[in-house]
Amino acid sequence: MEASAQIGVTGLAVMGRNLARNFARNGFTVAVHNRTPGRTKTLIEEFGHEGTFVPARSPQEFVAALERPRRLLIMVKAGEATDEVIEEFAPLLEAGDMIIDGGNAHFADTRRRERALRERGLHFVGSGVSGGEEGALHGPSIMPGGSAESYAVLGPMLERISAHVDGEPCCTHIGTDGSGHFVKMVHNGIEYADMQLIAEAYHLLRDVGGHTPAEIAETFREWNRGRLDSYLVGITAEVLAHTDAGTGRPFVDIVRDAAEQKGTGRWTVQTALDLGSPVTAIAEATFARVASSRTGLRAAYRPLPGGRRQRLDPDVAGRFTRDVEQALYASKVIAYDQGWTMIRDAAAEYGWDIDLGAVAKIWRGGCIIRAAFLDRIRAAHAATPDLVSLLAEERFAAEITDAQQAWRTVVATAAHRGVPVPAFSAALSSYDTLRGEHLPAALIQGQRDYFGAHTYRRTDREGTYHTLWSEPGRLEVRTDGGA
Ligand code: 2AM
Repeated sequence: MEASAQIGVTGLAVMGRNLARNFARNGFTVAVHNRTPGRTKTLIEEFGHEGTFVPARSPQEFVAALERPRRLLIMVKAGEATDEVIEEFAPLLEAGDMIIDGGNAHFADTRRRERALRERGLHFVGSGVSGGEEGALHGPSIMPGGSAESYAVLGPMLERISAHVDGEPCCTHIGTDGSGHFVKMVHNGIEYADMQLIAEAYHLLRDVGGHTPAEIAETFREWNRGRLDSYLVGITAEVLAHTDAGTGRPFVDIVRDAAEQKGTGRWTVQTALDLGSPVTAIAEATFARVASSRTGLRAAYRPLPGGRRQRLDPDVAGRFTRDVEQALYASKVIAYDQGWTMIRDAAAEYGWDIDLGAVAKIWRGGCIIRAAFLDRIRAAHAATPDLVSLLAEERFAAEITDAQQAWRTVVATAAHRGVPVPAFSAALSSYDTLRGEHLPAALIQGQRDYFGAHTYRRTDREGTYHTLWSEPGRLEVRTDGGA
């Protein structure tokens, strides 16, 4: 077989098939392969006219169809299947060839695979791909990791098939080894937080504001024309405006209130604990999904009293709606800031040189959290290269300052009325924690020293100290050898 394909895709379920079509529609010759040949055949029959495909029946045929250095994209289920497919193809490849994993792999697996393949002279590019089936076909946001050398060969192709905003591709080289999948994981964590925050805003407008889903849909439409302009706010309006055909009731009222997840939010939280990144809004959003599905616990708690359930008077409800917008915006800034903090922490831990502004830039289109807001984050990083936090930037700081009274009112009102706002309040607490001059962490250190001699440091002197709590004089001793 003549080696004519610039890229090969193996694993032709819907994501793989759509990415293959996207490459072909952009003028690339695409070799296609699937373990079960039926999928390959169907792709050619249904979409063969869209571009130049080279169907391959065997791994050998597939590899032979690829130009060198070979670019082989695997789109199979994350986990064991990925390892199996790598093992099937790696022996057929030569030095300088690359295997690209576009699935939702855990970044630690990607690090392991990259190292193993590097030792065999092959490039391994773990690449986050966001945007679902539609994004894969029409332009996703793409987050490739791996070596700079592999990006030089592969990057331009990925940039071509990615979404574009203001003429710029939503694809950039994130950093080495597993950084692409890491950043994709954090994207999903932020997505969980954003969705939960929007859901809490809806809950408040409904249960406290007394509005109908159709009215709230209108509110979200209006917000979507302002600073909250985003894909998620847009689809929220659509979902809320939808009426169930069978019952004539609002669609949100016929859906069971038990949220599911595929696990990337959980990975974000687990990893954040390891890195020491305080991603509290993301964590609460993840736990909120988990809690909603705990039928037994919910049944046990259900008889217990809540807050005052009376709705707001219509004359103050309008004001409340504006306050909720402020609270939603402020909480969103915090949630995104938490995500960026986590990326910064991982970059330091794993030695990744990540351009934090570029991450915002490639999330402006193609992915689930795409939003006008991300351009502001991009601009903040462009203006201040080592930006420690979004809140260190003047415009975000001014907005939060402006929002904080409304934000507090909303969280307090929710508490009074018994409406759960785990993500709103986590975001506000995070704000108050990080801005606080004195934290009760000093007392925690005292407790730790008391029961475990864990030592503490003083505000007025250098050194590490322990107090002899059981001795009458409670004498303090310096434990680090200093005088
Ligand atoms: P299949 O059509 O032969 O099942 C999503 O499941 C995609 O991953 C499908 O294209 C599927 O191929 C492929 N896949 C899953 N596990 C695989 C494995 N162990 N080896 C090869 N392909 C696999």
